[in-house]
Amino acid sequence: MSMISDKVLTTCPRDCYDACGILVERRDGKITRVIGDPNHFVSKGSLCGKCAVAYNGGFINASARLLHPLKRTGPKGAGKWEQIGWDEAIATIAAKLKPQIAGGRANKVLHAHYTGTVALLAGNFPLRFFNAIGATEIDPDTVCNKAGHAALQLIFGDSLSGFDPRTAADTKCILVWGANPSSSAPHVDRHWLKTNKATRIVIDPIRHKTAHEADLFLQPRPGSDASLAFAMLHVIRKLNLLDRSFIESHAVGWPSIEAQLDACTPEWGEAETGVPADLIRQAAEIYGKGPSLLWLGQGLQRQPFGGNVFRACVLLPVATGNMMKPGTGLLYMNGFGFRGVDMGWMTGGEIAPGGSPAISHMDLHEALADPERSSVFFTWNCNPAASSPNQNKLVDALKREDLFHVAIDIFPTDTVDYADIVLPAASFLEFDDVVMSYFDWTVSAQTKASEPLGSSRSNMTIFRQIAEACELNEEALFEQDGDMIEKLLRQSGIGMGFSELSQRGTVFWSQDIGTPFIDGKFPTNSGRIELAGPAFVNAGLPEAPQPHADAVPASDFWRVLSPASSWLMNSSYGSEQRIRRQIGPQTGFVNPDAAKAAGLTEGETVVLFNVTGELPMRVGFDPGVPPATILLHKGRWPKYEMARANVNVLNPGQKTDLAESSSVHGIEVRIRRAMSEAAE
Ligand SMILES: Nc1nc2c(c(=O)[nH]1)N[C@H]1C(S)=C(S)[C@@H](COP(=O)(O)OP(=O)(O)OC[C@H]3O[C@@H](n4cnc5c(=O)[nH]c(N)nc54)[C@H](O)[C@@H]3O)O[C@H]1N2
Ligand SMILES: Nc1nc2c(c(=O)[nH]1)N[C@H]1C(S)=C(S)[C@@H](COP(=O)(O)OP(=O)(O)OC[C@H]3O[C@@H](n4cnc5c(=O)[nH]c(N)nc54)[C@H](O)[C@@H]3O)O[C@H]1N2
Ligand code: SF4
Ligand SMILES: [Mo]
Repeated sequence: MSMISDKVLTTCPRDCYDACGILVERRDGKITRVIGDPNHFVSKGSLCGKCAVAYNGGFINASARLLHPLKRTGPKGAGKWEQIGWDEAIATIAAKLKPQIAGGRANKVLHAHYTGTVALLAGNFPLRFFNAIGATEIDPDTVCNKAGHAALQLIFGDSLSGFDPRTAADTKCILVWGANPSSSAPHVDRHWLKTNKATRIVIDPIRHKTAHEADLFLQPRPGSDASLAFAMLHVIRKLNLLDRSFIESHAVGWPSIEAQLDACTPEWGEAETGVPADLIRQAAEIYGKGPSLLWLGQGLQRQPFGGNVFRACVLLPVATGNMMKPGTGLLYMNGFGFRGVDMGWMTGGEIAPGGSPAISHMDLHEALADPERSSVFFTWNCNPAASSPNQNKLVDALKREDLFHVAIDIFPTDTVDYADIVLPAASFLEFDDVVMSYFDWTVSAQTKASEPLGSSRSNMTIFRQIAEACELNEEALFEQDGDMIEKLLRQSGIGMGFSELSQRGTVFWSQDIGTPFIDGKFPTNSGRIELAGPAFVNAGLPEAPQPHADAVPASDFWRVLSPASSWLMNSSYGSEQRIRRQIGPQTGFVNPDAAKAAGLTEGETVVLFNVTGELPMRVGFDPGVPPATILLHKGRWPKYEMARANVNVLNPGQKTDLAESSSVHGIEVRIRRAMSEAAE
């Protein structure tokens, strides 16, 4: 019997800076192996460890996947299901939706979604449906990076036009501030950052691998970065490294910042942040001389004053003129808009005149607990039962019998467990789509390599069917994938259609290296960079950024940082056996000296607690963690933990100073001996 072996090029659509090129090997149309594309400039033949496991494991293994629609038969959360057909599932959903839609705008239909896939269609097409019915969106960025976006939006009028990484050939300094590429962008770390001849500076409370390998590492206390930025500016001014002509031509509000600088000496900075004054001087001088690149991490702004932190950090490139020329600039995330994609069209914004209502993830548990505010709940591309704050209250709300919950996922997550109807989603290996990296200025094909497992369907197919069953008739709700893909490739101007792109895998959006804001035009009210002014006051912030540092935790209190784990992708892959073995029991890493001073021993189990919840954890030692801090990675599946909870059980959902966003790296807890309660 002859066997046909072939290969398909595709792209990883996880929420990851890397957007790796992938090679799928098949035999007789069946996937045999998923590896990194050897010819791809990012992946260079290797996937990260977690994706190598997951894409060769659960993603292609029917027993790990949701295969058919399910209807709940037991109490919510019990995981008791009856398999049903798609027709019945869609009809049941439509029957619940129709009365809501008939009543006008269906704003008691809530939906949460995020970046389970960042592919353009699977990540955005369903929004057309929710916009069409006027559903309430759980504002996706509020669980991740909204404070940073909102700050950059106020300052530059645009948060999505970061430097083109290819400009690094012309830089002398790369400052990575509050990001951990060794976990969250492993190929960028290895092939872009580490190989660059520029001086690499890392600023992070944790000495992670990227920090360890940097030329200069500054270790501020969490939430003290605005003070650090001001102390660096003090040095920059003293060394005459301010670019006054850049500031005068392009920025407004500088005087109210300069007026604060006298007091912000490096010694003051050391007292505020814990970073030695000399290191502040060194970092300021290297960065100030430039040309320098600034990478602002998403972890950096997940702090109670995250908006202020971003405003302060951004002063560096503006005050030193490290913008608008080769080898300079800053990057938070690179968006799709400048690559030509009409996001209004993609998301159906125009179908929702006046916009659809939105609420913050910080308020999700309250909105779901209240029958006046919510009667139907959709979750797609996200797993709030693992990843949103106030886990206990959220789970209680998800148990509400009169809340009709539809969960759409590839895997049986915690969120899925609380649903009334579960719809199995096809994985990225099973349909065509387009991916645009949020780091590199590229456009990539996600090419179908296999039929969907079981009867799973893509998000696009699912929402076309729901729209039809709800008897909606806007054309945009029924647009076919192939048409949308060709249209958005035309919009991008790359000069090729999907069949050519899928042969090539990834192409650069432009051959020339881009320089954001090169024309000196900023889409702000003043047309210039706004460092201070009334727009900030309107957004609830002080007129100018402040040299603020959060108070050090009171004695007995610890700050919990729960950033990305190398072995999990948010909560994705939390069910993979091999990954669960790899990460072991829930472990919080503490500084060995601080631990000993607190009487903690390595390997013992303690309980973290605060007013929001409590969580058992094993004590691990890591000298890279500063005192009064616990490093407890995000993304474990609550249902596999003895306490049926992960770190978000401790997360009170405090909103950042700007944009009602997550300040998850600002959690404080106390520690109690695991046995003490029982002994009392
Ligand atoms: N403590 C703590 N909590 C955090 C954070 C933190 O730093 N600390 N970080 C926050 C951040 S940054 C984020 S982005 C959130 C994200 O947190 P999660 O919502 O957990 O995000 P993901 O794991 O990326 O994806 C969620 C789900 O999308 C599913 N999915 C993937 N592809 C598809 C598809 O094509 N269709 C459908 N229907 N589903 C699909 C996956 O199987 C997965 O279950 O977590 C936040 N939570
Ligand atoms: N392996 C893996 N990769 C991922 C993800 C994942 O879960 N796993 N998640 C993806 C997603 S959704 C996102 S949003 C990105 C996030 O990726 P990053 O932007 O790297 O963000 P985080 O992992 O939350 O945190 C990065 C760093 O911020 C630091 N930090 C916390 N508080 C402060 C502070 O006050 N000051 C400073 N200077 N630093 C601080 C943390 O110590 C951590 O080292 O990663 C993406 N990539
Ligand atoms: S998650 Fe990131 S590092 Fe891993 S394969 Fe996907 S793009 Fe590459
Ligand atoms: Mo995120």
